[in-house]
Amino acid sequence: MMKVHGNAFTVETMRVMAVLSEKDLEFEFIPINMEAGEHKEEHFLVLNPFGLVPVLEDGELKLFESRAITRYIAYKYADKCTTLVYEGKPMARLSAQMEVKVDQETMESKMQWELMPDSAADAAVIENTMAMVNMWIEVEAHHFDPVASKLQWELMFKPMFGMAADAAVVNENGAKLAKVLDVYEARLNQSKYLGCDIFTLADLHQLPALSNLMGTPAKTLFDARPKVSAWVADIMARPAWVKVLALRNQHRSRGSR
Ligand SMILES: N[C@@H](CCC(=O)N[C@@H](CS)C(=O)NCC(=O)O)C(=O)O
Repeated sequence: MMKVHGNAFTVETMRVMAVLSEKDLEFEFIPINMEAGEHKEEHFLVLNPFGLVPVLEDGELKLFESRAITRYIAYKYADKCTTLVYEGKPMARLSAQMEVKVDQETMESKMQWELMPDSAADAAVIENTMAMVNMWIEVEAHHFDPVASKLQWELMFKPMFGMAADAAVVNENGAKLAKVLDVYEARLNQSKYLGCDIFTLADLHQLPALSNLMGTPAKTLFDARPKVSAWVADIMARPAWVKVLALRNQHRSRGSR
């Protein structure tokens, strides 16, 4: 069984849990006590020399970087449950044409599925869609996540630890987030989800930070944009995500932070 070493309160660990939940895969969760600095201890540094959670262990494979882990799982289990990635094969399979071949020597007939797109035009649509999904995956990592992280720290974690938010940092990053959300609003006017018309990793990667920010004053930035707020409501209601939040709450009630 796969093992996830992490902390259920970190967005990166929740991102990995989200993909496992969408794929309905069982995994063993190994909580890392970050307050005690366990992620900087020798036994953890063997798994991730940068001393950061999460880490996925799948047999011999040890992977860190949450988005590399989600991609690994999404591709390895591409055919299981929600697709999450947009690649040539599943689309091609949809347009598969069945061919019956008769072996002249044995007179045996064989049915064969052609795993080819119907036409060059179909192939181009697949390639372009894959490129768009990958672009929006990068947008989350480089435009959304840095400002979302600063806002979560100021508006969620600092108050949790009894510290006051820094108004200047909140204002600066609120303005930056507003710009990112304007881009999302325009994109969601053209496409049902960020990457394409189906839910993919480009949407899933945002869930942990989105869920956190929805419990802070930054929620108003999402609510002010109709397409963005409908998208947030849609993806946060996914049963797989609701399961991840329940799992996190179980850890909270066990006091394992
Ligand atoms: N890019 C990494 C970031 C991992 C990361 O920053 N994890 C945080 C979670 S709070 C961590 O382990 N922080 C501990 C530290 O900075 O020492 C990923 O996506 O997995």
